[in-house]
Amino acid sequence: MSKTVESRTAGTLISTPDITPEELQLAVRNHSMPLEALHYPITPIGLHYLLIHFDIPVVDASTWELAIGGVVDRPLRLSLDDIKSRPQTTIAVTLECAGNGRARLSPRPMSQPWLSEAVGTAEWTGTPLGPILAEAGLRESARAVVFTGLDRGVQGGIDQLYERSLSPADAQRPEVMLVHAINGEPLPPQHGFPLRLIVPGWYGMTHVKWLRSITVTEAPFEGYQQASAYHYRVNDQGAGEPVTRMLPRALMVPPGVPDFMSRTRFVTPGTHTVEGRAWSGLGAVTRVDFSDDGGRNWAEVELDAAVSPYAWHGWRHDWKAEPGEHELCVRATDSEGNVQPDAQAWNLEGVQNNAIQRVRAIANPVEQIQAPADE
Ligand SMILES: Nc1nc2c(c(=O)[nH]1)N[C@H]1C(S)=C(S)[C@@H](COP(=O)(O)O)O[C@H]1N2
Ligand SMILES: [Mo]
Repeated sequence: MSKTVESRTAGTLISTPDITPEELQLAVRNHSMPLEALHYPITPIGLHYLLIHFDIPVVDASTWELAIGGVVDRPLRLSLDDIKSRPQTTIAVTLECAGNGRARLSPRPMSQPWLSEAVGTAEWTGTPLGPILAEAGLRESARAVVFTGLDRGVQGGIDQLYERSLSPADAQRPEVMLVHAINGEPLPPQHGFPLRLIVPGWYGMTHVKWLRSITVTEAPFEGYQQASAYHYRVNDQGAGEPVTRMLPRALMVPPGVPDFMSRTRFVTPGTHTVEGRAWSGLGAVTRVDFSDDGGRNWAEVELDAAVSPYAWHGWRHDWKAEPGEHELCVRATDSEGNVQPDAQAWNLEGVQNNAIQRVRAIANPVEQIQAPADE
């Protein structure tokens, strides 16, 4: 499936699994969050990761309306001003793409080739969905609440609008919101202008952008992004398990300075405070451990309170870098007893990959960078 090519970069001969032009096209359209942005409790908008299946719709907010219908007593049509005149809340939420880590699987499932940083935390402002559904009059017979985006495309051979559903119980959870602002700004086009869904704790695909309608149905929703995609399965026999909430994960800001191509870190020997973030959609993060020997020995780090009940925690650890080469690892455990695996088990779509992060670091006794003579 993936063939190995040799490439020469900056004087080193390395082997890399061949990446296809199609994956590269997706990767340049959809960027991840640079790991150094883990410094910010709230990710600056432009550094938040991005995933767009089809094209970014161009929306005229003055004529845009959200239609709420299906098996409800009172169908509604809400303008952006209607949404903004309802009770407003702002909440920090960590979002992670379900395919984060996919590019490290072998063979590599063909989709957006994320490494480890398809994540971000933003302060989302909007109105709770529950009262809107109550106003529309959700009937007893309701089985699914379907969220439809304005973006259309073909995936799996199926012409579709991007849509996902929630059970009526999940849709009515108090933290589920329709949001029109991110970090105090109107949603930019790429993050779902003018309105998107936020379902705290769930993987990214749930948070439908560019909402055009919400439809309550009596039958389970069988759309492509719900029934075919976003399932954990190891072969194509059977549907597999639907992907829902985020598994625990910790990431570090790689210490020191990077090598341009390999991202290997160079640090000075001595003590470094290594920092990062950790989150889980299944419970609270209760513990984060750090290792500098590839995961043989672990030390518990200092863990902060979460930025919000639905956002990541900060953590830090004083690492004493002995001269030589190190493999830095970090591992989160949550209140439900879930812990990150050392190695990634393979699955067909490359979803729910939460293996521990590994960063190669070389502690080099040379402390001063000599500026090139011609500068
Ligand atoms: N309408 C629509 N909503 C969408 C998507 C999309 O392609 N279209 N992508 C989903 C996926 S897979 C992810 S991971 C998140 C990414 O949200 P962000 O780009 O704001 O970070 O949006 C979700 N909502
Ligand atoms: Mo995603």
